[in-house]
Amino acid sequence: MSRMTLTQYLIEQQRDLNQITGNLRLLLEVVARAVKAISVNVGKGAIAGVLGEAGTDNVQGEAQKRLDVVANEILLLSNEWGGHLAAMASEEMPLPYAIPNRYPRGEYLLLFDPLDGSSNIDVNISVGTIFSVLHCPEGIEPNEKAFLQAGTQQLVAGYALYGPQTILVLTLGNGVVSFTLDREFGTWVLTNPAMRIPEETREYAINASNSRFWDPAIRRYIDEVIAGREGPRGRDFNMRWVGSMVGDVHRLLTRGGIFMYPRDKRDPSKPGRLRLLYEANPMSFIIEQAGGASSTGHGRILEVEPTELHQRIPVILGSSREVERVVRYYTEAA
Ligand code: P6P
Repeated sequence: MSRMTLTQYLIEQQRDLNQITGNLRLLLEVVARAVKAISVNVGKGAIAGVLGEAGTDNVQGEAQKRLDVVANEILLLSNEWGGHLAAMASEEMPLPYAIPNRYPRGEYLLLFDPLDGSSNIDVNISVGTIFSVLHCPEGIEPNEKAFLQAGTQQLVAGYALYGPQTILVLTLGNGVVSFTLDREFGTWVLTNPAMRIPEETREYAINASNSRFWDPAIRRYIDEVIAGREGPRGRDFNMRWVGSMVGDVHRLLTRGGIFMYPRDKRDPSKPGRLRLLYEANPMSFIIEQAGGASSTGHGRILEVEPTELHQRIPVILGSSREVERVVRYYTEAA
């Protein structure tokens, strides 16, 4: 029995369900083609000469990897000519990239972290691409201000995971689907038509080396899960930390879990490590569409009103029962 391809899925979402417009379908086909090209570069690594540092820093002051730059370029060049976008914003660019005058401008804004998990690239651990689609407000220049929309305004969110398989996970606002890249034909094949996160979990993901900087609510939650069956939770837990948000999120989407990169006291100017607009918001949209929850500890991430393109945000997301417990601990601590 032949499996459904991404193209057929998107045609049905547009024609039969009226869930997306023709231009949004074009955008998704273009992004899916771009992440195939990124997957090829990631897969070649040293052979393609794309490992190591690029010798430049991004707006976050982080050393860019060659593959960060390559992936960013692939997404820009793939999307600029199609007429579906007004502008693009990326972790790797200080300011938005407005569609050049030589091309028609469209109604959508595309945001992305072109290669999430850069620290893992040179050691051959899974990395990914995260993207989000917003509507460009009418009648304003597609500058930074146009991108400052709450996560509830997202039309589409998705990620690609470059692991043992290359997987594309998407939400159009009506559930979460995943596709696996069939490298032989270069096609995306539907492999999960309805991803759901289990409400309960025994698996948590956090970078425990930061524990001395955490809020009391996080320390309480982690102390309890480490105490296991002898502690207040009365059962043992397991820990995983990939170092690529895409890898951790895909695991918890697949078998449950809670992922936390909370606010910590290391640098009060940085309320967390992860960026709101092109990491936390797209992942939160996907997680909520799969029946999970996503919070700053004090409120829904998707309801945060952005003030800056590259602002950071604390992230606690995954199996709803565990996220609710952490939020309760924040409330009790207050
Ligand atoms: P740490 C990767 O750089 C990233 O932005 C996320 O993908 C990942 O979850 C996190 O940072 C890892 O941070 O502090 O453990 O290196």
